[in-house]
Amino acid sequence: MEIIHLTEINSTNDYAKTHMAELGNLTAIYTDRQTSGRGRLTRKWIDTGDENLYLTIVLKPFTDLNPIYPNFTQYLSVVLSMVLEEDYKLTPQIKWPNDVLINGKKLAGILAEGTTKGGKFLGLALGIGINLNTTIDNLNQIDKPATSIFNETGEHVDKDIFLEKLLSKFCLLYHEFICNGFISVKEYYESKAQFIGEDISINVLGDIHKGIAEGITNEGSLILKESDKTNTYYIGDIL
Ligand code: BT5
Repeated sequence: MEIIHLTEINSTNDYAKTHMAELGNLTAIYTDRQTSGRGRLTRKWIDTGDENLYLTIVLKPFTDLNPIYPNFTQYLSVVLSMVLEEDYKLTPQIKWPNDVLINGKKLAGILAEGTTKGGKFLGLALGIGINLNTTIDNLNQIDKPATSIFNETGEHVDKDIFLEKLLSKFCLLYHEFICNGFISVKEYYESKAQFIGEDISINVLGDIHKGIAEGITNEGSLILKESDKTNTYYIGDIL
């Protein structure tokens, strides 16, 4: 993987999208400070200091839009969870579709954005923000429950070592994921999806649906048993 390190940028996803044509497949861009980090829709990703990770991976595995593109965020949530579990002895949870939580609080958020030019697909910017060393004071400034590895373990996390572990794991499982899609990580994903079997509400583009989360399809969609029938949702947020 080629790695680009920036000291400050508005958003690593914006950087990747702007330079998509000249960036190669599997280029990782990370920055120490991110001044306008974005979440999904109009939401923001808060910069909580330069000891945390703001990273975008440029992916160009196919020359066209491909059905597995929506699963890249889930793939990255699995890769991160494995690193947290194996190397940091934490117990991660995945909140569909791709938030990574520890003890019910958000540790990382993921945002994938495709770039096209003149109708041609150029590549995917797969962005992730991970709170490595955020202190409790900064966590309390976030509008929803949030945590960091430091907050959970009391131990400082070396950003470079963490990045290396994350990118190594990403590459290790990548080929199988590209060949087989979400099913290659489905079992692990489900083992971390503590919402399965629970009564949940989801927001799908402003519509609220309530039901029991029955599981995840082979394509990564949520199966929700609502009062009258069972539906599957491929986008949305668990509330
Ligand atoms: C996400 O959106 O969680 C995707 C965040 C992706 C951020 C990365 S950083 C590198 C790359 N460059 C970018 O510009 N973005 C990507 P969403 O599911 O919409 O959640 C956003 C919500 O997460 C906010 O509304 C807050 O409630 C919460 N939040 C914001 N900053 C946070 C933080 N540092 N830690 C935990 N939660 C946070």
